[in-house]
Amino acid sequence: MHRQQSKLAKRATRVASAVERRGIVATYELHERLLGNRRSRRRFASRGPELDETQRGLVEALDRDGYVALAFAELHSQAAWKRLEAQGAAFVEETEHTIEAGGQGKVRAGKEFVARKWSFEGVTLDAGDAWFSVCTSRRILDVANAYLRLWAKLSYVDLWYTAQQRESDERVASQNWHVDFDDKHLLKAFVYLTDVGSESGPFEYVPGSQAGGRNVVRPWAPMGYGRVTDEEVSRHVGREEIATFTGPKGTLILCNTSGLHRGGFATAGPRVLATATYCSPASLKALSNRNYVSALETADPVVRFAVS
Ligand SMILES: O=C(O)CCC(=O)C(=O)O
Repeated sequence: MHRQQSKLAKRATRVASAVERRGIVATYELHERLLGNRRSRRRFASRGPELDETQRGLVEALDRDGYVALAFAELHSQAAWKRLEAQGAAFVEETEHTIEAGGQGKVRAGKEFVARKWSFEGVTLDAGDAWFSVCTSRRILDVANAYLRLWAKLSYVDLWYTAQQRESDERVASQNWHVDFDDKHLLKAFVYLTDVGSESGPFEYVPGSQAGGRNVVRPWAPMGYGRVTDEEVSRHVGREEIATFTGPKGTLILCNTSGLHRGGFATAGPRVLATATYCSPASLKALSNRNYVSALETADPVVRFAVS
């Protein structure tokens, strides 16, 4: 009897998850085609950004390859870099202190190799925060909006400390090839706050594999699939085609992670970076949670839209 009930319960859970999944996908599609994204595209069409040459170059590269990498100081001021660097150093000190005391810091289940500054605790951020003020600056937001062809939402802002691992460890979670299935209109920013060599867990990407790109391995679908095996990746692309982002501290990577990517298998030492996610309104309605509350005081409608 008990066995039968638990079989029934399992079946009910499976059915409930399938129904819930269909509901989430339907909400995404509705907002992508009719509601949130349509309004957001209209706003972009009537009040699109005026880009300078650097920003235009970034959008062109993103359109072509799904990624672009440059020095942070090519897009932002030296003063902004100094503030971010100092924020990174304080985060490293705090995290290493926690680890030395036997703790892990703010980690997420299944991804314990990354200690986060804020994770999903709903921190309140304002212009006094170095990384948040970069993420909400028109310099980067205009690039995100121009690439996504809509007014984007800033959904995630954080600093990551990727802990050193043994070479003999298995790759887990985002250290394996995967695509982000929460939106196809995605732009992630990563700024290295430590030098990243080939053994420090560099971010890697298959150029053109973003939704709608020239090198799609499997068509993108909301909640469609995550991990893709090494075998499947190597059937589609040669090792030499993969972009591996080694680089000095201060390297900024912009990337549409609806394409194939992986990173963070750091065997030579910890890797530290600042990261942000720009997505479409559809994603935030259906599939993503914002990890902060904005206390930014601004009259700029583009920025207000991004943080609300
Ligand atoms: O840690 C990395 O380099 C990979 C990050 C990643 O997969 C993601 O942000 O979606």
